[in-house]
Amino acid sequence: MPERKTAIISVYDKTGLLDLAKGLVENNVRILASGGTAQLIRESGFPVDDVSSITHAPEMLGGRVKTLHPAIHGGILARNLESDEEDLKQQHIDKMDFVICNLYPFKETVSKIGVTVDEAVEEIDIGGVTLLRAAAKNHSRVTILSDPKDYAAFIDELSTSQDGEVSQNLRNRLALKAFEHTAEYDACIADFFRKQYSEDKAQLPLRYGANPYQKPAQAFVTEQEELPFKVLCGTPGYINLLDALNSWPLVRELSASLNLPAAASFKHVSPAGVAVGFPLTDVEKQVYFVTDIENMSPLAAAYARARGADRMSSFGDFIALSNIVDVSTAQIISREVSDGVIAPGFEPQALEILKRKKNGKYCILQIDPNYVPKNLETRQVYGVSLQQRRNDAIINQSIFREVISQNKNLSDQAIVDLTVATLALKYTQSNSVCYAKNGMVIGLGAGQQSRIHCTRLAGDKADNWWLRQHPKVLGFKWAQGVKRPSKSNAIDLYVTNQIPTEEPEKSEYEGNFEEVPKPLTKEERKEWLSKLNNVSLSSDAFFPFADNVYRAVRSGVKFIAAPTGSVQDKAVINAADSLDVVYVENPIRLFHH
Ligand code: 93A
Repeated sequence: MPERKTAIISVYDKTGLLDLAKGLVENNVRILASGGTAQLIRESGFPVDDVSSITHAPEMLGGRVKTLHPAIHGGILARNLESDEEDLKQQHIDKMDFVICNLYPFKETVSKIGVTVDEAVEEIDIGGVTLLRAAAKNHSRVTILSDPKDYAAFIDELSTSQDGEVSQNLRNRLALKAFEHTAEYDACIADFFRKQYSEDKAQLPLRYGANPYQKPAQAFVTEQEELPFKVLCGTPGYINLLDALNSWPLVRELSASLNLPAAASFKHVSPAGVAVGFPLTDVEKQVYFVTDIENMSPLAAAYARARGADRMSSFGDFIALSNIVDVSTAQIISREVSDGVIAPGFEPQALEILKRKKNGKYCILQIDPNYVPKNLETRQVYGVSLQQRRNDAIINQSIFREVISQNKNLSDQAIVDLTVATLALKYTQSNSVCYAKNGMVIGLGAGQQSRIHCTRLAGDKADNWWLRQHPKVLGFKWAQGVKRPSKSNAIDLYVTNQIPTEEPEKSEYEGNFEEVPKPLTKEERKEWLSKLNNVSLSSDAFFPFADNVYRAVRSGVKFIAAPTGSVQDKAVINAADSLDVVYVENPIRLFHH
């Protein structure tokens, strides 16, 4: 006859309790239970002992102390060790074999509108969590049931077992469930108090998520007292933060790799432009709409380039700047349509300028430049958590060592441009291909499922960037009062050869000009595009076919960095060799999602 087993039951949710009690009694298990649980079992006619019968202490503090007692926890935590047995004997404590417990409904309570801290506090279960944790810790001997759904399977196993035990396998599974349960319970408590005590510090409420109906929404950090950024102005939205937290590490790493100020202009979590602060030529100033900015700092030059690369895509951008924002940079930002900026600091006058934007609603974030994120990052998609090591790959000139083409002549400028292009890809939605020149992105193809489509898209953008510098475009005679975005749109129609021919679009287009410019002829385009040269290109993964090389070269590409590993590697390198392209193996694949 096996020794009589003992179960302790303390449940808030009493679903299935009586069937469980019946099953335990039928299997000759002694039942101990806390106040309300014991009462229900007793009223139903099953034998049950009160917890107080072994603790010799009444429930106290209005129920705050029910099961918290060495007679209970000694009985649960004792191992089958001689020394543990001896301790129990001395204290007259019996071993517990089965623990059945579920917790006060904290989550349900705090989800009620207008709940007070006092009400929430009373729903923080202490004794129950201790029961769950103690039993789960000692699951090599003790069974922990934390979910009424598991009662039936447990009773089934118990009824069919020879020795009044359930299998270790079931105990393991139930222990894991209990650990998950207490972890989730604690996360819920921390979430509640973070919102109460750390709003705008560790927690930032957001109006909504990706779309207005995606409520509630918030940003928060755990295990640290403050978010790594401060909101100096405006109210950042969910996508603003996605942009900010992708663009900041990009400019930080770019600036560190090239020892130059860096800027990025993001839209929908991919860069529209990225650049380092090389001074601008007069033509560049005109193309990027910054001829009137005086004393342009290197940071301002970086942003002028980042914003100027693809003005259409940068409309309403989120900006990242690697250095303290000065007045000339703020002046450029102040007249562009933009959603927000993240930077490590702002000169007072620059901050004043930016705070005036969007009627005082411009989003200004100050990032802690010394912040280092956790090494493991986790997110949930469709209820499933995905976890990975953060992409901490360092992109600098040292990765461009393996020149695998015949032409080995990798210039210093090409190394700078490849660094810019490759770092841009590290923070661009994949697939991605990036063209760069003069320390700036000039064409970026993001988020295409086909690589050649990235190469074409980015190549077309690079062509447009170059065509925008055509003397005919520089000589445009604008009508009075045409705004900057309208100019950008008209230039885009012009250089992409999509000048409207039908009304009402035709008149709208022509209304931009004092003198409507003659289209570029085929020959003019060809001739101008043939002058685009020494462009660098980086790809976030290998080229599956040689067509990418052929397309890239048509937009002036001379230097390519890409991972290898395609079955077509040979054909791809042959294509590069046939066109005298310098091809560098990038050992780091850079998918980003
Ligand atoms: O307030 S408590 O944290 N203090 C305790 O010592 C304690 N022991 C069990 N709450 C405690 N419990 C919880 O009481 C259990 O987690 C369960 O949810 C509830 C069952 O109470 P009753 O048996 O009186 O209905």
